[in-house]
Amino acid sequence: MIHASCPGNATNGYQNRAINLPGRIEAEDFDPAGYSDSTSNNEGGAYRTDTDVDIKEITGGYAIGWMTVGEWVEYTVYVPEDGEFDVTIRAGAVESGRTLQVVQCDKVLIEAFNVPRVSAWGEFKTLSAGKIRLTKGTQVIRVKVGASADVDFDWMHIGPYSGPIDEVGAGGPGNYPLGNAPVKSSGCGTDGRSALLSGGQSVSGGLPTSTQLRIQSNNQNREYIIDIPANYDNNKPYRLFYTSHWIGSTDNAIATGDHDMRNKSATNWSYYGLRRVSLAAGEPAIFVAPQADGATWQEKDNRFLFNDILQKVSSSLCIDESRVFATGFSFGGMITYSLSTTHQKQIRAAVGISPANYNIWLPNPLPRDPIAWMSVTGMSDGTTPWDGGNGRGAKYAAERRAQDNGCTAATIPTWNQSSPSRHICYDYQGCGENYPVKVCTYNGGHDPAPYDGGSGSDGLNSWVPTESWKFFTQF
Ligand SMILES: [Ca+2]
Ligand SMILES: [Ca+2]
Ligand SMILES: [Ca+2]
Repeated sequence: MIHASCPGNATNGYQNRAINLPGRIEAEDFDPAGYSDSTSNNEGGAYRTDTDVDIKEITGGYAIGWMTVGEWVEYTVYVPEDGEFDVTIRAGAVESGRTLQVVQCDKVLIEAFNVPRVSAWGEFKTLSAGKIRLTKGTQVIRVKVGASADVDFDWMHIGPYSGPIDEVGAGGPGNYPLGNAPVKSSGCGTDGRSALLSGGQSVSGGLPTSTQLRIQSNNQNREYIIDIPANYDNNKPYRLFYTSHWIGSTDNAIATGDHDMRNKSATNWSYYGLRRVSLAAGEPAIFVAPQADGATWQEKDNRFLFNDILQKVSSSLCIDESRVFATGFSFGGMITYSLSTTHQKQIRAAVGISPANYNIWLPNPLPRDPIAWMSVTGMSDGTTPWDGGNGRGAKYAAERRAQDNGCTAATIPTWNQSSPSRHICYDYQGCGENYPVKVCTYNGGHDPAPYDGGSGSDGLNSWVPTESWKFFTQF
């Protein structure tokens, strides 16, 4: 029985009324005609007899039990004002991998999240499932079981919740918990790779896995290079790295690792060395190197290029939408910083190598949404100095990130002659666990791949790819 209309009607609610939000919704108080159950009759026999939904008696009340694949229940609620609401759910499953989803008239409000695992039926845990946006009025909220049975469901609280929380669920864009389950893109399970790559060019001096492509973005014909693992599996959600080039350079330079340095090669330093490190870790990833329209990334249109490439790649390939990362050197670090101020919901973490917070398009005022941020700067860098004064420089970008990420204010320790190594890194304390800020400084100038053995850059021995990889893979 599916309601034909949304928003809802209070008379469809349990006992002919809508449940007022914010507040707790008992699972067993579903709408009399708002459910889908796979068996006739109430198998538990408790609380309500005029329904097929299976209800059991538990300590202190009732819960829906025997919730099997695809079953759902609906609740007619009254939302007093438009707004964002926390959703807290008390549920339990004896087996792992059981999921629930929160839906409103076929619009997904919370993607499938894992139901807390319990040691026996009748036990429950409280899960912070995420946030939803609701509009004022009488609405219908549906809770739906995912691809595996069984789940027991006690209640759902919509609005501020002050009781104890046992687990954090899948979160949502901009607020995924550490170690969240991958969020598969729409390209997963499709053969979109061949369509994506058709008409592409191989990369001169680059790797056989890299392809140069064109894309229409903001009425411009733009270029980028994509690198897809040789053994690409369209059911595996890969990390995606968006790697931007420095001034006067090209996507080819990123894909071939072409910068003045020791141990220079595509194998060693393509995609800022992250490709080599990802393969060494046994965790191949997908890399994108966009091409600027001209020598630099100053135009604000470049944020649309990011959107368009991300849309194209995520609908063609299998990526983990909760693990999209950005990095770049110099002007590439500056566009990375720019993107980090506008794409907190798309980019999980960003690493600026010799970045700056000026000579680049930034929204004004800067949004204050948190995002994980790491930066790398040589203390004798005269091109993008650590502290250029007047709020200009990587130092100020890091301080701003620390503020937005809830970190404890600190004077950032930087490399100096008495430092134990040619580089040091500082992790801000007290940041939200999803929003760390890390600052690495070193004895050197304006280098994309500094290493501890000497001055300049080294494509194989630089500590930047390994520190960046560590930073990106903590999520
Ligand atoms: Ca039943
Ligand atoms: Ca059932
Ligand atoms: Ca209950």
